[in-house]
Amino acid sequence: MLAMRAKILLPITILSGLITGIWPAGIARAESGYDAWLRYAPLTAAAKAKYKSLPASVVVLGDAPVLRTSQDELIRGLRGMLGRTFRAETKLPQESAIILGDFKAVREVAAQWRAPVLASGDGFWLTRAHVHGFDCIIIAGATDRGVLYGVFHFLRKLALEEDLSNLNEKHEPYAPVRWVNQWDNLDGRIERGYGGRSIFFDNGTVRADLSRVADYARLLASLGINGCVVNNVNANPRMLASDFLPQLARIADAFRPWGVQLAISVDFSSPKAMGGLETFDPLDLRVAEWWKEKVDEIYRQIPDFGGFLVKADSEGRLGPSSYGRTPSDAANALARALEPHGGIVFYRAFVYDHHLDWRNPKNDRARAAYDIFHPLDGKFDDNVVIQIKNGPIDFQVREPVSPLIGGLEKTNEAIELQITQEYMGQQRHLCYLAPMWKAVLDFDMHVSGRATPVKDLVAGRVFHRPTGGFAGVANVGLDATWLGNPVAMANLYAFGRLAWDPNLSSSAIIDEWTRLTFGNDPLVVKTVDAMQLSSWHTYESYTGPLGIGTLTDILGSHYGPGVASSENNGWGQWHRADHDGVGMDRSVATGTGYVGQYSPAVQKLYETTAATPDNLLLFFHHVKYAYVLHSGKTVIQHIYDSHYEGTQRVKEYVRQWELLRGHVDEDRYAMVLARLKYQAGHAIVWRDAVCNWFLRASGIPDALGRVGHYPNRIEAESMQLQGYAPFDVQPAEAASGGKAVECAPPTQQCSAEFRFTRPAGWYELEVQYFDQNDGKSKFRVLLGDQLVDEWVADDDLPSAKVGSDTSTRRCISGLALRPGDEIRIEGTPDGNEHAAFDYVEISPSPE
Ligand code: GCV
Repeated sequence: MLAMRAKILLPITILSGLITGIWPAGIARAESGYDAWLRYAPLTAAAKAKYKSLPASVVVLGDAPVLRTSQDELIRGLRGMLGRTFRAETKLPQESAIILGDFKAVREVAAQWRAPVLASGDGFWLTRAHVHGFDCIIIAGATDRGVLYGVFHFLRKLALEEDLSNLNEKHEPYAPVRWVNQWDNLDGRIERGYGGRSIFFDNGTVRADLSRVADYARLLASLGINGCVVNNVNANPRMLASDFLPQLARIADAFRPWGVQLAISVDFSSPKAMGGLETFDPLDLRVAEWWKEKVDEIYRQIPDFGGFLVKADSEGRLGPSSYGRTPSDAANALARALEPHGGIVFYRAFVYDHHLDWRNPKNDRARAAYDIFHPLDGKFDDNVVIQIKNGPIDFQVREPVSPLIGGLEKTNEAIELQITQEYMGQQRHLCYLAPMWKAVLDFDMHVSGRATPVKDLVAGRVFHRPTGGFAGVANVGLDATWLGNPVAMANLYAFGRLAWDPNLSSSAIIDEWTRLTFGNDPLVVKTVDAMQLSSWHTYESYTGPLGIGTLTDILGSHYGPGVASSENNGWGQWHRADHDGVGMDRSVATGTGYVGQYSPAVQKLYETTAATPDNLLLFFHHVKYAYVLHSGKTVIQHIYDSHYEGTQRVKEYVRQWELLRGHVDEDRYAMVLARLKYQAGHAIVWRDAVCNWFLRASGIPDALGRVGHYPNRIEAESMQLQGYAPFDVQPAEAASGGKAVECAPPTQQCSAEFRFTRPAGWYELEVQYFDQNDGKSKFRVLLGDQLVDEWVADDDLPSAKVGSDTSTRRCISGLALRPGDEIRIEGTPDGNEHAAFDYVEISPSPE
C-alpha cells in the first residue's frame, strides 16, 4: 500500500513542480539549459535549514520598473531554492523584512542606516540592520540597477549555500561600460553565431514575440551587464529607417525592466545609403544635421537609448576614408548628435586593409589599429569610446595584447572580447575563455614606465577617463541553450563577471558557474571545473600553438584546420611557414616593426627570440623548425607533441564527463557528452591535418614516429569497393592519405569491405566520415551479416564540402573481433552529400 501511494504521489509532486516551478530536492528536473545559471534549483534540506530564519517579507521602496523586477526576481529565486513564497510588500511590515531600495529610500525608512561611499554607479550594499526595531536584511543600491544587481548577488549567495548571518558586502563595478554586442542580421541570421537564429530579428523585422529578449536581458542583468548592441557591426542601413525605429523601441521596452540599455550598430554611409543625401562626409554640415535629426528621432521613441557602434573602413565597410577624413572626424560627427541625450559612440579600432601585399615582408596587419588610432589620441570627443579587440589580429587562440590599449591616454577605450567561439571551436569544442581573458586583462602594458594593467587602462582608471570598459561579442540565439551548448555558457558568464570585477580569478568564476549551472555535487564541481579550466590550453595545443595563430580555414568558416589558407592572400593573418621555418618577424630590428608599438618594457619582452615566451614565439619571430624553445624542444617537435597531447586530453574529457552520469540531469548530460565525443574526433582531424602539413613543409619527421604512421587505420580507398569511388580531398591534409571515397549519383547505395586480420579480442571501431550540411546520408556498419551500428549524417557543420570542417568520427565501442571477420561499411547518399568516408580505425578496447 505504501509503495503504491509513493508511486501515485511522485508524479503529483512532479506535476505540481511543473506548475509552481518548485521542485523537490534530489529529483533531477528535465533541463534544457535555458535557465543557464539562473536555475534556482531546490537546495538540499541542510542548506534550506540554514536559511530558515530569513524574513518572510520582501519590501521594495519605490515603483520604478527595475525595482519591481528586483522584487519579483527575489521572490522567484527564493521560491525556487527554498520552496517558500515570500510576501511582496511595498510598505514596511511590523516584522523583519528583506528591504530593497536605493540608498536614499533606505535611508528614509532607516534613519540610523548610513549609505556607503561607492565610487561609481550601479554599486550595491548587502547588510543587516535594525529597522523600526526589527532585524532586517537590506539590499541597497546606488541606483535602481544597483538594487537589481544586489538581488542577483544575494540569490547567488544562496545558490552557493553561503552564510548570510554576518551579511555585509559592498560591491561596485570596475567600469561603467559592461556591454554585449550581437552580430544579428535583420533576416534572422547571426554572423558568427552558433546558437540558432536571432532572438531579435526575423525576415527583415523585429520579432513579434520578444519574450526571449526579456529572458536574455535577465541573464545579462544577473551579471551586471548594462547595455546590448542588438545588430551586426556589418550594419544594415535600414536600422535607422523611420518605420523601423518603433520596432526597435519594442526591444528597448523588453530590456528596460532589467536595466539593459539598447544600442545599435550603424552603417556609416547611412546619410547617403538611406537618408537621401548625396554624401556621408562627416565634415559636411548637411551630414551632421542629418545625424542630429536622426538621433533626436530615436530618443523621442527610446529615451534611454545607449548609442551607436560603428565599424567603418574595415572589411569592405564604407567609412570616413572615402572623403579623406579620419576616424575622429567620423566618430565625433555621431558623438555630437548623441551628446545632448547622454548617448555614446563606440568606434571600433578594427580598421585594416584586407588587400595587403603578402609579398612585402614589412607589411603587417597587426600594426594597423595602432598606426591609425594612436596619432588621433586626444582628438575624440568625451562620449566616444574606441572599442579595441583584445589582440591586434582577430580573436585568435593566442595573441599578445593589442598595443593600442596602451596607446591612448586622452581617449576612452573599451576592450572587445569574443564570447562566441568563432575561432575557438564554435561551441562544438569545449573552450573556456576566462583564462585567456585574464591573461590579457592582467597584462601590464607599462605605459609611461608604471604599472598599467590592461583592466585599468580600459576601465579608464589610469588616465581618469570619463567612461570605458568591456564589450563582449555574445551572439546568443534561439537555441534552448542560447549559445548552442550548455557548457559554452560559461563564457558568457565569465565575460559578465570579469566586466564587473576583472580581479576575479578564472577558477573562482568557473566554480560559481558550475555550481549554479549543474548544482553543488562535489564530483560534478571538481570534474567540470577542471575540464573547463584546462580547455583553452587544450584547444590551443591541438590547433595553433606557439602563437602561430589558430591555423583554421581563415577564408571560409574559421572552423576546421586550414593551414595554408592564411598565406598568399591580402587578409594578413600570415604565419609565413615555408620549407625552412615558420612565424612572422615583427621585431623592430629585422621585421615589421610592430614590437615598437609597445612601451619599452614590453618591447624588451618581445623584441628578441631569447626573451619572447614560447607561447608567443611565432607571433613575433620567424625561426627555423629546429630552433630550440625555452622548454628544450625544437619548434617542430613541439608542434607534433602538443597536437598529440591536446588530442589525448579531449579523449580524457569524454571519460571524465562519463563519470558524471546520474549526477547531472539526463538531458544536459547527453547533450554535453555528444559534443565532447564529437570534439574528441575533430581534435584528431586537427592533429593530423596540422602535423602532416608541417611534416610535408619541413621534411623533419616526428621523433616519436607518430605523424604519417597510423598502424590501426584501414584507408577507405584501400578497401574492396562496390559503388564507392576514391577521390582526392583538397587540401590533402584534410583526409588521411589525402583521399576519401564517395558514393556519387546515380548510384543509390555503396559499400566498402575489408577483412580483419589481427588477433581475436575486444576492439573499438571508429569510422571517419564526412557530414556535409547539404544532405543527410546514411551509414551502416556490418560485421559479417550482423548490423553493428547505423546512423544518419545529419549534423549541421559549417560546410557543404568534403574536408576538415565536415570530417566526423563515429565510435563503435566494445566489438568482439576475430581474424578473418568481414567488416562492411554501407553508405546511402542524400542530396549533395555522397556518404563519403575517409578511413576506419580499429584499436583495442580500453580496459
Ligand atoms: C562581423 C572577423 C569576423 C567577421 C566580423 C569581423 C569584425 O573578421 O570573421 O565575421 O564581422 O571580424 O569583427 O568586424
